[in-house]
Amino acid sequence: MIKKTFIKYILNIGLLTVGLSLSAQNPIIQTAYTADPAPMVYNDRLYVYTTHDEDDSTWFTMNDWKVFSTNDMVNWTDHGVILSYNDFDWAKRDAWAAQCIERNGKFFMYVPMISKTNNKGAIGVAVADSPFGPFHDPLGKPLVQSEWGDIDPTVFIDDKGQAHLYWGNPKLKYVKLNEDMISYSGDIVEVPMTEESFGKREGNPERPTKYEEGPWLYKRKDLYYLFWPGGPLPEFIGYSTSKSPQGPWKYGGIIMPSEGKSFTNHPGVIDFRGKTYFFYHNGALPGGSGFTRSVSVQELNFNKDGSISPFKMTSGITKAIAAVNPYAFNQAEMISWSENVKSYQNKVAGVFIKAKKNDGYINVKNIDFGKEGAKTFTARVGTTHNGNVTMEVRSDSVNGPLIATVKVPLTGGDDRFETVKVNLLNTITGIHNLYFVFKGKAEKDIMFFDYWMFSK
Ligand code: FUB
Repeated sequence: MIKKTFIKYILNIGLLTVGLSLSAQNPIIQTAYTADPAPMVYNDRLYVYTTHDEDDSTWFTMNDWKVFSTNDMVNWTDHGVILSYNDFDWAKRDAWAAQCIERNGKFFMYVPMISKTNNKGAIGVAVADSPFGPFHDPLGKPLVQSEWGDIDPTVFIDDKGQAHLYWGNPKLKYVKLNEDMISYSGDIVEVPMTEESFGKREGNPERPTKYEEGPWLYKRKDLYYLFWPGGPLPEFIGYSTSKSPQGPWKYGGIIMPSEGKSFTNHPGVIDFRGKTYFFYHNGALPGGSGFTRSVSVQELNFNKDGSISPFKMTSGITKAIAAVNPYAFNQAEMISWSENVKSYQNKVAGVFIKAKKNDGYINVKNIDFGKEGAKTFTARVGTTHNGNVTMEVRSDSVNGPLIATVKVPLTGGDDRFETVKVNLLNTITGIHNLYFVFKGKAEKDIMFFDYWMFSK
């Protein structure tokens, strides 16, 4: 009897694990290592700006920032690198946690970097006319530089139009930004690090409270929330609240305990189409660590009194809130889940993906083919391998019904693509998940893929 129950238990655990991995949506980006998520809503679309951990990093080797966006919460489009520390004449490295905000049709990206002139951290601002850039540095110098620890800016515009910029590790500071968003008024204010505001930490005089770094300012109803990674390491996420964006802050507790392979975490909270979403990072991708991190998202729920109960990292958001139109031009880098695929960018294709291994695949969720259905499929693809390189289009699962096979032409380089159109094996109607499965005998870099669409 005990044996039977034990076997049933093992089977259940097995099924649970399989179920989780099949429906996993977190981390939301699998084609690069990303961290420090900073969400922004613009024109009813959700953007997330991220930092970018270089592959195989063994330190915070970070050169640029990327942006991704979604309309449905399950498929994320990679818009590529939109800014680098090289875009600032005065900066020399460490493209760390940043945030972008829109004001009067302009996009302001607040970014920490190390300054060439004095080797210290500083926060710069870059401005663009679109969420994707191009961003430029209007000041030619840091916006703020106080002392060591000028990292992790968060920006918030309150109901009266006053913008606040908070930042700092180990100290927490803020300034009031002017309406131009590229200058500030008044002094830099150092927030008092009290037990009442940020909880008590034992045995570290330099850090008397749990606050560590990475603040995120957010407002819900009449209450301002400051979310922050707390210590000692590994970081957890804690929060504090206030009736004013300038404090005083009241410690609320730990909401996301430390978990997984990354010893840092970083909060980003945003409302989108009636729900609140909580972005964070962990080390959950293959090869993941404290220096090769990945951005994840899940819903954030509040108690009636505005407090937040602790929660764990989940496998993510599985229900799409909008459908994909297969008859529109769709980017290959719009991905719900992928394996053995990396994203790249060049002048010819913009952002595109490369299948790194045989059987690598991309999954796109919740595609509505309608009643009449699709009859042909078109893809812009290429390969450097002579021979049998194909892209299979399958529905519903990675081994699901084969809809079409694209024979990938030898184009000779990822700056050369061809558009291939094929008839579908069967008409496909209704709502389906799609899988693009990459097949080829080469050891690596099987093929590259820029965009796709179906026709009726
Ligand atoms: O990503 C580099 C640094 O690690 C960030 O600036 C911190 O918030 C931590 O996530």
